[in-house]
Amino acid sequence: KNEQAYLDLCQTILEQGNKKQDRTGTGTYSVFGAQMRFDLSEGFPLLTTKRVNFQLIASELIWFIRGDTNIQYLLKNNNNIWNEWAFKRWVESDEYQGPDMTDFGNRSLVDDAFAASYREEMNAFKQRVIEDDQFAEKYGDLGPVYGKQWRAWQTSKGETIDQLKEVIASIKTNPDSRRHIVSAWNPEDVPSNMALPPCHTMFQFYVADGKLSCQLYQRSADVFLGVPFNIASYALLTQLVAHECGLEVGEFVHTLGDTHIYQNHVDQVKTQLSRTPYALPKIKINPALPSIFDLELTDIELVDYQSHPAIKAPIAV
Ligand code: UFP
Repeated sequence: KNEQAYLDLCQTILEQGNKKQDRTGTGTYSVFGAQMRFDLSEGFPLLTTKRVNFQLIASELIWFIRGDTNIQYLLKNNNNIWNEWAFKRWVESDEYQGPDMTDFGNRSLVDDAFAASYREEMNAFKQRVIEDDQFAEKYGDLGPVYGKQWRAWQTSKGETIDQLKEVIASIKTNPDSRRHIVSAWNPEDVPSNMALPPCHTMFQFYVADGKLSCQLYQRSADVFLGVPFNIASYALLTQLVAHECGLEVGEFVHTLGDTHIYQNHVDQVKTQLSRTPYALPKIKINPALPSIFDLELTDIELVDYQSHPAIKAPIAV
């Protein structure tokens, strides 16, 4: 039942989407303004109609919660989802002496010899970020991405605001407040300092009946590859904040702006729509966890996850 909102959204886009060009040159079917609701008390909304890698979602979220913006933590946890952004800075720096890596994303798709050289440079870069803290400090850092905006938003007075800590405090002391908001969209940092302007622009919490709900506004949504991760990530955040505040879980409301399926994902989406969902898994959080800010990967456990196989698709860069 729970996953149906996602499958219905896919169906709607295929049937009614505007054929639209996009920044990546791939082309999409797109609708503007969509909303899915997931009742978290019914189960954890990790899609079952295709395999979704929960470890990547959990380690990335912990990285955000820590306020970390350096890929070293991710790499140490086998998470490669932010590598390209750091790698780009490295190969464009004066210190980099290897082969030319200009436009590595697109070139590695069409040129096998280049792809091999890219893999080699990327592996060397990753190894160095893991082993050499000084190098990591310089080239592993992504700048003002989510962790920075959530935990250390820079003010004009030269101070920082810990939005996540403040919102948790306000949920605890003033649950009925209509101001439980964390914003990642910092106009001063967009677009000059940022490789990818935040997709998850802001989220808001809501308390009623002893249950915590969360709504995310996502400005741009790759429904096949990005959104399954995004749903699980914010559902997990909601569970963690509820745990921290001694509340039960309510709903995750996912509100989307430009909601698109890339033209080269259509066959994969149809395959997924032909599958029958399983029951949703559950999340267990270590009951002895003192605070969300001490969270480690081992404090979170995904249980009873049964899914159909993964479905491969090219990512638009
Ligand atoms: N995208 C997501 N979810 C994410 C993320 C990116 O769907 O968490 F980081 C997709 C949306 C879009 C592309 O297809 O990445 C970003 O491109 P643009 O900045 O042009 O919207």
